[in-house]
Amino acid sequence: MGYDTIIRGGTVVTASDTFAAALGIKDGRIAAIADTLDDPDAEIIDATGRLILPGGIDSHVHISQPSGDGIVMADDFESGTRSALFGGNTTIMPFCLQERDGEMRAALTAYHALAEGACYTDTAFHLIVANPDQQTLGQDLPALIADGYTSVKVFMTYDNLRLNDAELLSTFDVARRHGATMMIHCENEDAIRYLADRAEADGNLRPRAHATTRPVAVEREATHRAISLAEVVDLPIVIVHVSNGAAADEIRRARSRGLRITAETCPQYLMLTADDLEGMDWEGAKFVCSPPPRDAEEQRACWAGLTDGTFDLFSSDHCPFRYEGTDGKMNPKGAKDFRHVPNGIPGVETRMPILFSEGVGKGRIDLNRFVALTSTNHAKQYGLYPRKGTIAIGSDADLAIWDPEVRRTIRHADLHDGADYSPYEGIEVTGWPQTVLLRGKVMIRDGALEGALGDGRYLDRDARD
Ligand code: DUC
Ligand code: ZN
Ligand code: ZN
Repeated sequence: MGYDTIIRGGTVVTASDTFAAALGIKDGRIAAIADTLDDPDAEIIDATGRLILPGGIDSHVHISQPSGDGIVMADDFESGTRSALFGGNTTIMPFCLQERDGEMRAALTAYHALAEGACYTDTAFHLIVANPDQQTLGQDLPALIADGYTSVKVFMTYDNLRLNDAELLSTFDVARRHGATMMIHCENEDAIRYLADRAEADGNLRPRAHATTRPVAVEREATHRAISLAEVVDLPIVIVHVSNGAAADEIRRARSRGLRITAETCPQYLMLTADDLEGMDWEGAKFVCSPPPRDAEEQRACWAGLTDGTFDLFSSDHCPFRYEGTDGKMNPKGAKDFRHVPNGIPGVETRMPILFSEGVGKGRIDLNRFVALTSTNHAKQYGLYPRKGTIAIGSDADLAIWDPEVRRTIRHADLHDGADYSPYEGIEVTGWPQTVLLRGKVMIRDGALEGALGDGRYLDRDARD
């Protein structure tokens, strides 16, 4: 058989196995996995001393998402997918946001227009339902799920996005009947509002107040409520961006009762704490995200959740805003008030190197678990497996060839997103993807971009069975 490309000399890692092998790629797919392969016409990539992993799938990123008056997300599809690619990802899953008074279909048409021809990685969209009216729940959502938009996020916080319990139940019911995966942002808006009002009365408006007005209790309560409402409806759910041990305990308890709960955590809950929001002047705004980073004990609890299987997904929750200027963290009002700081931090490029270094490198998880947490489980959860998320005959040749020994200090100047800072600045990591292939095409070779804008495609998905 003729191959387009052969990768040899490396160690292949999947979610279950680690083995030396050569890979033969034909027409964008893995066509052979063997001890040795040869083809005089094939391009040969030498992976000696390298690990060959499935391309990362980051199933929780925000790109070009409407973010309120005068606030602009720092990444569009071009910069967001470029940054993702340099971090070893070949697929990302951003959110198409329906606004409170908006229509889902109009939002989706506009979002596709932004992505069309503008991606370096493959993409598939989740939907955010913020207007669960008759048109959305009765018509648009069922039709869109049937069209392959099979994952839907809802919020329990933010005045302009949150659904009340009745709305959650009716949205869950549509997901159950039509076979969509429901992703839930669990924080209790009324409790946050109460604490924010108290902070205001105390004249406490600095970024740190963002964390103190969103304590563990508001996340734990909402996690418990989301699980209970899903139990009532009989719907499997994904709890996104879990930040602490108490919420993880709610998930463990629910699972021990047989409920189908998947949970996700993110780098910020391993690497940052609420103290980072103290920052000199207004620098703490660079770390404002929801749920907020917590403390060392909760970091340990999140590591425990990654090692004991409570968390199946490790995503970046990349949600970038610039620090300088007035369309991001400083906000158009120029108000030194934590309530006007847009929530979210960049991290799509650093997600995998951080987990590789802190997790695999420090012996907390093994390589196979790393692959599961950063790629395979995302593909399985969101209907992309086995086309994506593994190295197997017939799978897309989405591959990241890692140098497991290279040492790097994270500097925003070396990253490729549209923000102007990294919350992980100065952190030292060992291991970084050097060469990345998307459907067999070399997109990054030895750290240099070779792929073209528009090489990334939109991925159609099947409805869940
Ligand atoms: N939720 C997210 O998932 N991302 C950023 C902000 C938020 O509240
Ligand atoms: Zn969220
Ligand atoms: Zn998010």
